[in-house]
Amino acid sequence: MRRLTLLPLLAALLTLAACSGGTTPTPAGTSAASAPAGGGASAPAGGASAPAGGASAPAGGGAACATAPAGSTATVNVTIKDFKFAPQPVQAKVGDIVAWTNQDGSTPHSATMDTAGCDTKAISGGATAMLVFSQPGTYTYHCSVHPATMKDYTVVVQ
Ligand SMILES: [Cu+2]
Repeated sequence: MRRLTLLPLLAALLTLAACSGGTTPTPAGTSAASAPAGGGASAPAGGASAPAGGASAPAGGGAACATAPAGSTATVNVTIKDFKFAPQPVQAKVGDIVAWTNQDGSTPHSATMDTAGCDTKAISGGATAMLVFSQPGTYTYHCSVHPATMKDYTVVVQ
């Protein structure tokens, strides 16, 4: 008699266990998968500040660059187009005459050294202005007409 009454109880317990066991395990773990996606994105930003070293351009004796004499022949050419200088950086040697040619229609631009004290002044569209570099260094420059957007360019003189 006892076994007969216990069997339905056992059956009931087993089905309960089976039911509760079946429903609970899955939902918790699923959301974890989305977490790693955000973290990696910001890594490449650091490279941008590199050109800051330009301040090392010749502080000492005399002019490191100057307006090239009239009639000079350019040895390095830089193009100004679409509000950009190219190439960037400009690679030059001591004594080179670097010519900036403005190809931006009627928009004037300049190549103005940040600290070295030489400047093409405004170059009108279609015109060329030249500077001569007499000391090695990294010269940062900008456009004095558009200083907010045309800046942090460099002439590297070796
Ligand atoms: Cu400009």
